[in-house]
Amino acid sequence: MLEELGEPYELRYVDMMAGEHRKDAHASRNRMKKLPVIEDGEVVVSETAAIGVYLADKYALGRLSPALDDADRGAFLRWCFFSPSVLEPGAMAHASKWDYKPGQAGFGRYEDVIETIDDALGEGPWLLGERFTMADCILGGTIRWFIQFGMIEKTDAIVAYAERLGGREANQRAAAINAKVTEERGLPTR
Ligand SMILES: N[C@@H](CCC(=O)N[C@@H](CS)C(=O)NCC(=O)O)C(=O)O
Repeated sequence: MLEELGEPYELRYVDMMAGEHRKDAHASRNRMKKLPVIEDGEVVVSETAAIGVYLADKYALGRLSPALDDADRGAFLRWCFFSPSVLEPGAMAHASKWDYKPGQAGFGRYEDVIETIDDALGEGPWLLGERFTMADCILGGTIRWFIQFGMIEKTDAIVAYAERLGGREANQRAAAINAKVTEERGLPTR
């Protein structure tokens, strides 16, 4: 997200292997003790989708997020929130074989979730067609993560989308930063 944004930023490393995210310094920013969290001056934002929309609206309105009166705004928001409210719980329910009634869960049937994403990516190259937005960082990031862990169907459209995302210059810069930190700190690669 931050590499796509192009604004200066500083990364702070939180050593999850050592349980640092459960200590007060981080827990006071997010009681769920989850990462990521951003600090922008006095503003603290947790929840990946919220971070993405916050950054895009504040620093790249009209580029990474459609303006408030832009007809693409609805689809943009829909895809930003599809990730935490539909794909993530739906894939978790499916992978963990949760016993649930689709009519009682906000994400419905897993098969419908996958078909919805697959259909949306049919035209491509991005969720909003030719227009790359922060929604691709948010939902696309989850898709790439889930592919790594075998938590999503590898349809042709989903795999091709993940590859397109991985090929973006910003993504490659971020991957290089991650690789450097991983090496410097002797972290496991998976
Ligand atoms: N709802 C959060 C979830 C983020 C999340 O799952 N973070 C994981 C790492 S990818 C985490 O912080 N795990 C630490 C733990 O639960 O101990 C978001 O959307 O950002």
